Amino acid sequence: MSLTMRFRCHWLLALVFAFPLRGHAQWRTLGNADSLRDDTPASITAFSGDATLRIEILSPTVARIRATKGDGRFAPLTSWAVTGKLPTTTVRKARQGDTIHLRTDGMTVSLTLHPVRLKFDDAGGRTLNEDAEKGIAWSGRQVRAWKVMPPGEKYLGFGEKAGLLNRRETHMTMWNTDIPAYTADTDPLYQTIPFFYGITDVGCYGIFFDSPYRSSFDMGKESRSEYSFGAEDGDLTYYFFAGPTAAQVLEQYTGLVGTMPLPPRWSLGYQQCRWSYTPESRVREVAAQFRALRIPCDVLYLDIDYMEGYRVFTWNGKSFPQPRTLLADLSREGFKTVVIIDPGIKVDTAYQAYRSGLAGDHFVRRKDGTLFVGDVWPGPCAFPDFSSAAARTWWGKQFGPLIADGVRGWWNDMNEPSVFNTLTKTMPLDNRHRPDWGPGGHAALHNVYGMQMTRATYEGVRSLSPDWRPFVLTRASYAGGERYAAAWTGDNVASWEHLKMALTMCLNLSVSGQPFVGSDIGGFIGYPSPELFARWLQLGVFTPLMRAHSAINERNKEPWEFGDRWTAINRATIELRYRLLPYLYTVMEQASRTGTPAMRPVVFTSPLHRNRWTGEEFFFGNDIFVAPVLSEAQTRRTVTLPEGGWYDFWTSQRYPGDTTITVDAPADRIPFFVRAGAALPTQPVVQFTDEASLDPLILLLFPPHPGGGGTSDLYEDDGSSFEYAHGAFARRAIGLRSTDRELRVILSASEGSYVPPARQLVLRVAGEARRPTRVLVDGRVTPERIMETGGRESASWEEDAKSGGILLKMPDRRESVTVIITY
Ligand code: MIG
Repeated sequence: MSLTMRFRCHWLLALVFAFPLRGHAQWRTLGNADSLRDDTPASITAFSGDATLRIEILSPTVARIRATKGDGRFAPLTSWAVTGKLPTTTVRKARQGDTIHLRTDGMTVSLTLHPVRLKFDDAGGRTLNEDAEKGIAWSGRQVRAWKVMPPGEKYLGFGEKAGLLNRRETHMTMWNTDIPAYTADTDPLYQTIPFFYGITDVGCYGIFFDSPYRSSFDMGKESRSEYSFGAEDGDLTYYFFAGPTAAQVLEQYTGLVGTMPLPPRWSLGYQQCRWSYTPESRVREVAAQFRALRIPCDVLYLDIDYMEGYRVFTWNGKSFPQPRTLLADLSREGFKTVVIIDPGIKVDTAYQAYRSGLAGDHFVRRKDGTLFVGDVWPGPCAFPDFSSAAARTWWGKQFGPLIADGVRGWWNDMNEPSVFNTLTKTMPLDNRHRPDWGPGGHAALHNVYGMQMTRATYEGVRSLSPDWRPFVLTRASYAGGERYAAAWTGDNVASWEHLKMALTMCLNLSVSGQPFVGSDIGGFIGYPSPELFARWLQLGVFTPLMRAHSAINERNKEPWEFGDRWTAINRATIELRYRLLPYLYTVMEQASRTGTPAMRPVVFTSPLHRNRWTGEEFFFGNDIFVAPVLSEAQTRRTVTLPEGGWYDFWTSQRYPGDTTITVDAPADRIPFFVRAGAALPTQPVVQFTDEASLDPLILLLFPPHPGGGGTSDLYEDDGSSFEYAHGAFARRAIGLRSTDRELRVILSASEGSYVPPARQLVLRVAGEARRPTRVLVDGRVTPERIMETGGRESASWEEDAKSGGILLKMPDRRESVTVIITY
């Protein structure tokens, strides 16, 4: 086809299929290389007609690929996600006929010149990924990359996606959307994380397609042998991660986009929300009920009705006449208060936020330069331009008065952004922003709007109260958004299907770099049966964000609303969460330091189980494996345990790894298993995280196979400040070794300068019916007390801390200590 004809075709097609049938567009594929340029020792650029492709090796296992069309020059490289600087690396370049190889110690990227195509091999020379025949292509402003899709390859990640864990044979769109009562097939949802893993029988790689435009991934829905990803506009920029394990891919990805900052410990307590607790007397009533019923709780939320006519940063004078007193009283009772913050600023010249935003020119404008106004809860609203640094600073300053009133957390909602009175339910794509760089149409900023709102919130709050770790919760976000906020999965429904979806979505988000996730426990829309609520709450113990919520117009759904039997069950479930808090905090610290999330699918973690794509069982940290009940009237649970040995937490029954078993799962019990060789740090039940010191620290010991060993961690710090970043933390390794007659517990000296409060230490040995004949601490017979020890059916963990185990003085943090328990 001649060029003119091609253009004519193009023009015709564009005319006929202008909008809805974009998929049928004509694609112009990257052709032969006309010339090459060696930009730096670690990069190379190929020119082909008016298209340009650049390969940059960023680290031994990370490469950046960019492609552009037009004048052959790339737009300045910008990213809302990428912040990290990777270690530079030595690259060996070699030409072999038509192909140029860029080799590191971790991978080889090969560029074929006729036509321009890419291939990625691992260090052993096995192909991880290669371009399909179509390679990279353009159609109008759209750009897309096609890849070979080998038969057994499966795909994991993509952020907030419902449905199955394996995304092969699906088509997904990235476009942040407010979509209440979504279903398993609804796509897109609220968040955009264009990052995924390709997992084959031999290895794993990752791709991060860093485009803020509307984008899509077709993982073999259109073709049996190729998959593709592309965007509506912009240069094509993607990062390739060579793994070779999924955990390494995630580490490489989070090395680029950053990890979650360590959350305040209180945000890992139980959180209670509803639309809305109002007026003030109702808030007090709910708080009092928690304490009266001895159901632990750390956080109460105020939804949109606390405001004056939905004006953010204000209080409704009628229903909340004395917020400062209210919040101080709640705080005395151990509650933190979190308020909802929507982006829409009511158009009202008497309203300070509107006046100052307008005066500073901080709002998004229409294409013609006039103020964009769209309806949300307050009626007509202006929208802060969170892509502009000046607007973010202005926004951040608005939090001063609420912080002074005692508000401790910020729930960012409606930030897709959701607009009620437009056909698209968001703002026009040609609205004008003023980003810190580049062109500013809403099309290029839509998917990062929510993330930039959380950034403005996080940074503003942090600078106003520098001694506290901010807690921000968001509905919309983009890759890297975990740097600013936790995320929940939006407006779900009280159904068993949604309980399953909550787990898949949390797992997908977790492996996509966002570890601080949870769903609305009990379902937002609709009313759960007592059993559904109880099972959802149990799953919530093992989601980092444990928050119950409810839509307006639903009957009350607090944990005590389902009858006495269920109140007791729900109380015990929340108590379990508080017992596990030292472990959970340790796991979240690991996530913030390394990117490895708390919730991990089997396929992510377990090399033996590359084919176990279950979204119904998961690891929670290194040492716990959870098999939640997700179906109605189920009282037994069949579970396939990963490799290693495992103990049923409830019965202390030990099982070999890699086996399928069935265990009891009565209504009050979520089946979960602890790794043989693990020491699980736990604490007595408290009513809120700061209620008392963690006295005693209770180490639940799960002996390894005789002759074997294992190591666990305990991480502690003050739980609320940034002092840990200056070394004020305490990390200890706890090693276990066992023989038939003996269990050794080796506590390492503590790393870091934090001095935990003085306390005692209780050691409890799972599955051990014998009473120790001797306990030696560093060779001396010194246990203060050997209490009736465990081994009984479930009871030992269930009872008070003082009811069983070996009670010791907590060893000095500077010393490494060995305890030998002999039977
Ligand atoms: O248009 O603030 O997802 O959690 O309770 C609905 C009211 C607005 C949507 C959030 C939901 C919240 C609700 N909000």
